[in-house]
Amino acid sequence: MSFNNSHSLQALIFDVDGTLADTERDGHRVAFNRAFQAAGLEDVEWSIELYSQLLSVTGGKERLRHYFQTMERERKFSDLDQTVKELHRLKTGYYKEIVMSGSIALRPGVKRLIEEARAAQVRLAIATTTTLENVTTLLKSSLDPSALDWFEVIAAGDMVPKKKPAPDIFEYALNHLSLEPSNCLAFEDSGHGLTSALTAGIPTLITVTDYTQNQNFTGAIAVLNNLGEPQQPCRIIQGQLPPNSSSVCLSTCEQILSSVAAR
Ligand code: XBP
Ligand code: MG
Repeated sequence: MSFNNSHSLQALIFDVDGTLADTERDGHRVAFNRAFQAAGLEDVEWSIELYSQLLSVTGGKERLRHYFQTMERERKFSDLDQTVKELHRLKTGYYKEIVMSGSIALRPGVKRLIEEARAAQVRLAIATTTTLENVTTLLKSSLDPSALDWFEVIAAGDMVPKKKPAPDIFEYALNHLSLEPSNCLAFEDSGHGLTSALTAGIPTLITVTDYTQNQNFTGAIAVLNNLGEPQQPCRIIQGQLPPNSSSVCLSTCEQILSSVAAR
């Protein structure tokens, strides 16, 4: 009989883009640009700076629609929805090629923490805005060919009606795990992701990227540069970790939940 201590750590729930791997600048952005070229929109190019603004819109299809409706108003499409759908299909293909090329590495500490969780039978889930096939390709290419079996729930993209910062995707993961938010810890990289996880009631750790480092992370347990490795301690940017934590390991996560419960 499993004793369900109301404060015990039962599951880790990971965001994908920016959290498992730093995918946006050299992955998704490059894939969008290749799709524009392939679709004959040679004069459309999302620079690193422009993409930083566009990331305020979550979801690739929503981002495309926002761009053409606000920054390319003079460009007329007979059917914008169909154009967005086709561009996003092309983009997803290019993104998967980039991931399968091995050029997108997992961030420090991610594989280590996931393997610690597996060894301790702590359950694993994904809650992401990105398209499901992008997630499965990244997990198989960058984590392990059998990694899809490691995650009880892969909640992704259009599985829910509202994308982050709405809580839908984290609530979807909680429902499929049949767990209380207080028994889980979420890992995110962005303000939108933090809002989504906190609205779902899940204590959340942030590991920032170049794109998200200046965003508002009020309410996070702590904001870190990454999860750290034994030889590469993480740096605390905001908040705090349990005493003597130089990286985020499973015991760190358990202590965090206990301290949250004790508040
Ligand atoms: C990040 C997103 C996604 C990606 C692009 O997702 O907002 O839209 O930028 O992927 P998260 P798609 O941080 O929640 O993992 O084009 O497949 O949407
Ligand atoms: Mg993210």
